[in-house]
Amino acid sequence: MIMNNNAALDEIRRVLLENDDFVITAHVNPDSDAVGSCLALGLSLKKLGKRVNVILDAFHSKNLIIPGQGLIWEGAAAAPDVSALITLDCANAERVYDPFALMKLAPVTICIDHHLSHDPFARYIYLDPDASSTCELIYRIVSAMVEFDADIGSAIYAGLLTDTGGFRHRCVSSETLRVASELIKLNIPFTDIYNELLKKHSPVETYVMRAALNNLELLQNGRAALSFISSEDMTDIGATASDTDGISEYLLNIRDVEAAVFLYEKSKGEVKASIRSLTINVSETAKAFGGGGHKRAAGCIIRSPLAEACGAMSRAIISAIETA
Ligand SMILES: [Mn+2]
Repeated sequence: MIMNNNAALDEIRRVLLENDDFVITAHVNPDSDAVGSCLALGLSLKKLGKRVNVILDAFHSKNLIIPGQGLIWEGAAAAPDVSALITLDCANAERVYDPFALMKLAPVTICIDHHLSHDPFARYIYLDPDASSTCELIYRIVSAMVEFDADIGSAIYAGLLTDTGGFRHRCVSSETLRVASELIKLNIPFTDIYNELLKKHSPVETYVMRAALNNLELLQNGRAALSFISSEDMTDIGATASDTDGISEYLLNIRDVEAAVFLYEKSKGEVKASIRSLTINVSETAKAFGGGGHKRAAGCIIRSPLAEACGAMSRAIISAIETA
């Protein structure tokens, strides 16, 4: 199902040139690769004289640093004109943010993606699971068609940077760094993009982190870390679920910690656990509580009081480490 050869590249470029009214969308709860790839492709098609609207689900305000926000469709009542619908960074049809049911209405559907688990749903597909990000694929497709400027370059850089965890993860190839190098020649504000997308946190996120670190426990001689936040603390701080993002990864970065759990009490009797690991398969741990995920990152909902959920989760993690 690899559709990333030269014929596929030519075909995608031909379909982009043949159509005039594009709608570009991405997965629900879009990350910076989704927002960046939509806006980079949108700005590029605009340069080719196309009409473009980008339809995006609500996203974190840090992504406002990505140029091209003016392309985002604000009309809630009606759909924009569409001859071709492009879905970016979506592994399957269920993940597509499609409030106007354009997947059914659009005469042509195009999908550009880099998920290994991609389940094909569009007529024209460009898929490369070896690419770092959808933004890297947008660069590959469009750099031969349009002259890039700093705005397009910044939007592409946003996805390259964030999907690689700051050029850290194994998905980084020499091609990823070559593309980054080309983008830096466009005088993009790469320091600001890095700080905004990977470093900055809001005051509320910082208070949530303080509360979480106050509740930190190291288990098994420091091989596991567990922390939690109560619904009372969340209310006092004025925080929402997304303000807890990144806490489990922070715990995992404590030296010698192999597995980390962060529990967040959504409401009395409903606790969300997010589990991260460097060694053990935490998708199995999550599955035992009715959840799931990946080997190194998983989650579950535990329906019990917070203290009980913490106890159950620490026993599960300890036994997973002991039997590994
Ligand atoms: Mn991506």
